[in-house]
Amino acid sequence: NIISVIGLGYIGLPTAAAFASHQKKVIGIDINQRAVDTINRGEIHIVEPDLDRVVKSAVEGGWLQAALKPTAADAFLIAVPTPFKGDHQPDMCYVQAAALSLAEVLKKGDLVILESTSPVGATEQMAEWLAEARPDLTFPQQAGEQADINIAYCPERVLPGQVMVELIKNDRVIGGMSPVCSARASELYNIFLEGECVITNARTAEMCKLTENSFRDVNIAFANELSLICADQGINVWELIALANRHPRVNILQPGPGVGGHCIAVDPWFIVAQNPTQARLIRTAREVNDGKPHWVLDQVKRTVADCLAHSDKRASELKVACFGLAFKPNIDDLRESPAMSVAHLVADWNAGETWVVEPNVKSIPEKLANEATLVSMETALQHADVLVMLVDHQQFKAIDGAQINQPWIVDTKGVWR
Ligand code: SAJ
Repeated sequence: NIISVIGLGYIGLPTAAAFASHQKKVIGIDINQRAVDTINRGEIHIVEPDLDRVVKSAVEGGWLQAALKPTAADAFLIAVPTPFKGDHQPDMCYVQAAALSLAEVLKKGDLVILESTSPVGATEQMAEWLAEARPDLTFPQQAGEQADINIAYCPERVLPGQVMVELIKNDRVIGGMSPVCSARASELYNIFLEGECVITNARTAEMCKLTENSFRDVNIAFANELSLICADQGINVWELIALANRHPRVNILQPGPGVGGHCIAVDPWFIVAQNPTQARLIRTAREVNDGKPHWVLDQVKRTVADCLAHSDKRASELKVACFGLAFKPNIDDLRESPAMSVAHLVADWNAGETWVVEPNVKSIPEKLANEATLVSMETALQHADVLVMLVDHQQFKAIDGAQINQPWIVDTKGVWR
């Protein structure tokens, strides 16, 4: 039996490698020639602990192979990006392209699974695209249990940085378009899954994925809103949350410069787009979290003003250092990062020099490099006038308070309280 995984990114490649490491023949499909070539050399094009080792042995063992276009297989898994368009509407163009490309090689008895985070109804829509492309086959929406092709929605829920563990250990929601579809999908994941397959229908599974990330977004928004309130009230929000969390039924998350990444800052908008009237809390949470970088800039402006009032330097002589650019601690991923947003806002506003410190990268994106300078942690600690803590990387947490001479600090992570 051949498994075809379409989209070899942060989810597809680990999933392909997990099947291959259980001696299943896997063909990975990606439109990016560089990714295909890299994988076929037994190497990886993304950063994820342990993934390099698993891919290398899967490719060397002949179990995993990458290609640009789908060929015949028995099961197809789609794990392509589902971004939103400018107006926060989900953009399903990559799922559609994947469905149409695999439709050409689909045969009776095949299983098609959508893993990409998608709006409710996306699996039914995908099944329609497949049915239109292949009128010679029957699909669950027409033929139910008797369909030639089985289709399910099975969302991923792995945490970047811990993908190889969570992929295997986490329980998995299986949303088949019919009970047979769910059974077939469960059987497939059970090849590597140690967690449980929990069966539901496709629409509930789609909503479940969106719900998980919206739950986290709303809870982080609560912490971020508290941080604004506490700043006005002269209360240390970190101490407050630690105290409140001593209550047996309270568990508040941590505030920060905003919410980033490719999931939590995106997925709640899928719910809002489909339910604009009802999804009031979810929309507001998104707005609270998206507004946080601007609030941090206001804090930086105030701190710079205080600094200037206490020194004989001019604004143009001041050096403001931003600590951290990644979207969360101890990773090198700068995409969709609120820390990057703050660094840009500070650099655009600042009359003096803007420095950035990011121990996990060797260079910064060109746009930021035009307005800010990447410096070492030591340089920033010794020579910057104002410090802005944005990401609680382990290196920053390890800084001894005695090394920090500047009283002018904006600490969005409560690391240097
Ligand atoms: N963050 C805070 N405060 C917190 C926790 C996180 O500000 O207390 C921020 C982080 O700094 C980051 C953002 O939230 O900017 C998201 O980070 P994260 O670690 O919460 O989540 P992701 O985006 O890396 O992964 C999430 C996970 N979802 C949940 O925990 C519900 C993961 O399990 C999903 O598989 C993933 O989204 C996904 O692909 O959907």
